[in-house]
Amino acid sequence: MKKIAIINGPNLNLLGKREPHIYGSQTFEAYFKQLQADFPKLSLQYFQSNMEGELVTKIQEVGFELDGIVINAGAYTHTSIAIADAISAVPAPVIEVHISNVYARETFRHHSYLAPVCKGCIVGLGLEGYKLALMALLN
Ligand code: CA2
Repeated sequence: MKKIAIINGPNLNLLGKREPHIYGSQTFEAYFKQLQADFPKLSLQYFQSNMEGELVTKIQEVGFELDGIVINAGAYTHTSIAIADAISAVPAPVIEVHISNVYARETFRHHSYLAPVCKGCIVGLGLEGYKLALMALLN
């Protein structure tokens, strides 16, 4: 059974509670239960943190053990060389997901430090992006 970690960064604990016009109205906890039901052949784990160092530590922790990582690093996507370095350092394939279409938003969201070190990126398809990322890692 493949083991995959989903890692969410800052403010994504507010999903389903604020700004539903941008991020939808479902909490990630509810969506995660749906993912577990949709992918019975995957062992999924979920981690969210608002702290950059905790995200780096989690990538190091799971990146040598598991078969893949799906990451939405939130705003750290656009700022964090430390998270990019952690992704580069681990053997697990990493897929970057963004719920909103970052290219249709402010220009500071157009650059990702993570994209060049990820296997692929899924942007702007809502929470469905996480499901598509899991499908990609499953194959
Ligand atoms: O579209 C995405 O998934 C983002 O990673 C979300 C980040 C943003 O900084 C990135 O540019 C794009 C922001 C996450 C904030 O999440 C919230 C969720 C609900 C309510 C308020 C914020």
